Amino acid sequence: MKALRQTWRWFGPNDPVSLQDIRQTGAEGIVSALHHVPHGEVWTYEEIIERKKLIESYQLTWDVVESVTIHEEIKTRTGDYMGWIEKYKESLRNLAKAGLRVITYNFMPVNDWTRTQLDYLMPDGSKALYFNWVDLAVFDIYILQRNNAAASYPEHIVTEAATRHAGYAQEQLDHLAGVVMFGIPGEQKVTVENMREKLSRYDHINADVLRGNLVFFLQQITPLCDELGLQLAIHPDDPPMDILGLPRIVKNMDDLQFIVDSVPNKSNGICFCTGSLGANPNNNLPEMARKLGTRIHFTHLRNTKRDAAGNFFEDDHLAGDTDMYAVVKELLAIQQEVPQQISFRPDHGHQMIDDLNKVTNPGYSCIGRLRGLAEIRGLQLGILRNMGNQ
Ligand code: DNO
Repeated sequence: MKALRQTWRWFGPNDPVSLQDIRQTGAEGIVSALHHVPHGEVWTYEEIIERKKLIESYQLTWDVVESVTIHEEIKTRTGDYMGWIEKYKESLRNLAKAGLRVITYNFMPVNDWTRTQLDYLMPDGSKALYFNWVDLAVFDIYILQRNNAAASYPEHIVTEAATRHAGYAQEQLDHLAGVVMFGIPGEQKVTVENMREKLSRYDHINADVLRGNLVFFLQQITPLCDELGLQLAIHPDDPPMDILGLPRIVKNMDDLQFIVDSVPNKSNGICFCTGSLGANPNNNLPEMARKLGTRIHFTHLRNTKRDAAGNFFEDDHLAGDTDMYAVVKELLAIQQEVPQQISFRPDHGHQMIDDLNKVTNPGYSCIGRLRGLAEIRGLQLGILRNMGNQ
């Protein structure tokens, strides 16, 4: 019985969690990216090899690239999008030449993952990431001041947002803006003005247009990926709903099915992120994993807990709304069908114990993820033993 590979996201040399620390977590491999390269620019072979050697000098392997970010002009199919696609291909060639195989990316317009609070207090004193619709509406209507923003929310949210906004001091509003636009550690920070400008480029882009742009992009790069033996893994939208008036097209089974069916090339696959997909109550994750099968090229294991209003916090890896046992069981069944090891990483974790007094990357402190990895490792071992009847 083959196990899933246990990996760990490392943001590079500036990550407060070092490669030496990661070895002690029991992770076998690393998920990393050249975050300092501006979005869209070529990742040179030299830089890739340097990062790879650094990882290997700690007896770890660089198993997954997350992410090679897609330039906004590719998503909107405007400006020099063909030039950006050529640069993307160049990066893919360099990654393949360096021996990398799995490439994660996402097609979220403007903002990567979005939360409204990074230190949501759990009953045990640890801190979690949180998404709240009223706070998002405060950001959208009063800070971003997006045209017609209020029309995107049910009336009661708009009313609550007005009250909450009136009670927030300027400092709290600035803090909220920083949280919503937090982005990826080590990458360029976005300001409210940048965001307004970026949003305006989507004025005429609805979900169908964006879907067409994704398919076009995949048609351009998958033949090359097939040839190079690369496996692409599109990350779902997080949260899996339309936000800030932007279309989101990677949020449920229909979306994922459309992506794999529209571009049948074998390199075209999914990053099955249980945390992102799990925030939508209509997503049945074990069933989705079974349906996607060997199209799953990489997985993020994380759990969320929703309330009746659709707000959610990130729960412990084995708690929350997603049946992690059932998901891991499906993934292990898929693993038995493919020759390459499918990597998973414990995605996010609570800020807890000593990490509460440290500066950590939100969601990516050491001890919370260490807990998640250890729990999933045990879960996997138990399932594997059971599958092998020993
Ligand atoms: C957040 C992450 C995402 C993810 C990218 C993949 O913690 O899961 O930022 O890395 O969206 O492209």
